[in-house]
Amino acid sequence: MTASFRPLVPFILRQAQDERDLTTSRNHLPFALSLSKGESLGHQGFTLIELVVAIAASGVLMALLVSAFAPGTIQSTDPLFSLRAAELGQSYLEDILGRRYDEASPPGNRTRCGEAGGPACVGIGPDGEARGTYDDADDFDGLSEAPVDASGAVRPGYEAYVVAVDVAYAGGDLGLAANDAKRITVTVTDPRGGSHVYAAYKTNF
Ligand SMILES: [Ca+2]
Ligand SMILES: [Ca+2]
Repeated sequence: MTASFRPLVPFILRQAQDERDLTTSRNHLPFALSLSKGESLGHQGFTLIELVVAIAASGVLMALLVSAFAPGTIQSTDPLFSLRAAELGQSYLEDILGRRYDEASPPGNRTRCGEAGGPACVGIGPDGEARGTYDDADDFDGLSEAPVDASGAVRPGYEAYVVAVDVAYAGGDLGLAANDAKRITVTVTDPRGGSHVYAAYKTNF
């Protein structure tokens, strides 16, 4: 009788050992693997639905933050446009003011056109010259171009700007005869379409 039970003892012992191994291994499994055993999630983390809801809420919050800060990012470039427009306006005004008053004014403006004994003033506009050979202030009237440097080349970094020039008699603004002063107006349009206007007077002295 004893001999008939002997083969079962090692099996029972081995089975008991396997169960202890399984229990021990399960207790040391990583969290993710423990979930596969159907253990409760209530006290160990978030459910899948909770994670999906949290991700969706984060996406909405991020979209709101981006939309809130984006206008400020665009507006922060405005000072740069204004600064470059001012540089262009000043540069063009200095260039134009450095020319003689009228086509009939001799170099150095030593004689006034239109005065007694002097040549008659020619008037507003180019006198048959091309852009590169303008020699008096009103030759620039009606000009509209991408900003160029002294050599006539478009200024690097300013390709998207447009400079327009208007020259008109405006002696009355200064209490002079109308033909004794010209108002030079330089309008710079920046890449976003913003308009920057600068003006100066050149007198017939
Ligand atoms: Ca001229
Ligand atoms: Ca002229």
